[in-house]
Amino acid sequence: MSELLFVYGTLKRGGRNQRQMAGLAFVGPARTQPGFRLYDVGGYPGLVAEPDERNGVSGEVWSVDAAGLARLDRFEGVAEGLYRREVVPLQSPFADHVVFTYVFGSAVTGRRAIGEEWREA
Ligand code: PCA
Repeated sequence: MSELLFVYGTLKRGGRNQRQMAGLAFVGPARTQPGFRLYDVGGYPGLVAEPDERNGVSGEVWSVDAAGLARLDRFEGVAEGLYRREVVPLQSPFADHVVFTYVFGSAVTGRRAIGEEWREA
């Protein structure tokens, strides 16, 4: 059973942690619904819900099997609370799909807002 995963940061193609996606299938570019923003949370991005945001966050949808999802959950520190894996609403063509993403697990008070797209330095 595979799930769809929206990645918006270092897991994207060309990203610093792209090797974590080895063996998984890129599906296509994607954007969240409005209401989400990226922050620099330590040289990497964290996505958080912000109801006033108007454009959404850009990223990629991947098809990930159960083993891949477990591996990525470990890599993103889900058990430690660094990120939470949650369903995120995306715009077309993924608006009718259940898609997960890694939401930042802590407050972003004092962090620098990146906006809608993460680019590797
Ligand atoms: N890795 C995950 C979450 C943030 C990060 O850098 C991603 O690319 O979606």
